[in-house]
Amino acid sequence: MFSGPSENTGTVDMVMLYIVGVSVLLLVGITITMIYFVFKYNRKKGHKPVDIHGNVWLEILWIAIPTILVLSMFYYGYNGFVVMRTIPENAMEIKVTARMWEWKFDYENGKSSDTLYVPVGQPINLVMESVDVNHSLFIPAFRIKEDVIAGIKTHLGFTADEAGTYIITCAEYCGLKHSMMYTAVKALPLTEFNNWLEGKTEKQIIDESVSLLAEKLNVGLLHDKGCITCHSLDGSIKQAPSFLAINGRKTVILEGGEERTITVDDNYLRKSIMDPYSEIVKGYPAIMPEQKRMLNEDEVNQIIGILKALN
Ligand SMILES: [Cu+2]
Repeated sequence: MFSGPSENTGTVDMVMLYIVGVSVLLLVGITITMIYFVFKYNRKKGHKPVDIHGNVWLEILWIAIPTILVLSMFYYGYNGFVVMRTIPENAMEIKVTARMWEWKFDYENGKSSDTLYVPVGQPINLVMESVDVNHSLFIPAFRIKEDVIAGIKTHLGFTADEAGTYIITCAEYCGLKHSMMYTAVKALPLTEFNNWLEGKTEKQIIDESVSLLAEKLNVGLLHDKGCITCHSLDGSIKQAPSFLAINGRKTVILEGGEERTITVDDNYLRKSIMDPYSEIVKGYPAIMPEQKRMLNEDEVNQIIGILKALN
């Protein structure tokens, strides 16, 4: 009955049910007794209320019962709290950084992610810090929550017992978009988690494939001639159009002040290299040095070949 995706889930749920249960029992018991007495000892039936003084047993009972009840609530609550606050020796440390308005999780091997990946069954120690305002990391399914503050490291421990995806949110009340700081804990079986941890991020994969491509194509020539100072190889825009997928691209050029749409081919590439000002791509400054006297025929052909292969 008291189980869930983490150890805390069961503990907190049990304490919650115990406290609510005791409260409901007292509420119902007292209310029923009160209504019963209203009818039974009604003045209209001739009853006259009498004060009771000095009943020792009654006084002991009404001090002892509530004290035991409240202390038992404290006992169960404290047990759950200790589980939550005790970080096991073998816990895996993950650094949590909160900022307006996102979470970042850093792993010991240098990997980082905006989703919290954890292996099932492994105790986790989140070491948390904010770079701006106060935040509060809340994982409802695990029943855990802790403030994340600038300049102070706070901790949160948990162990995910069941694989699955659980919501993480920011429970900080004050501020514009804390309520939109949603991300997730993904609890994975150990091997799957290790594959993820050792794997590469999407950006790393793209960066690597671009540099691999560059290597393959002997992009050295583009370096040597200074082309990539203004033309990127990865699609980003510097002072000039990117070389990525340039061959066959439809582009608007200005020719003597007139706009014209052309398709980039061998001829256009050659013309743009040798005589760049004759047809400038719309939206870019006319700053490219003429290559007429700087490249020989062989180099121009090589460059055109490289550009056409950058698709
Ligand atoms: Cu927040």
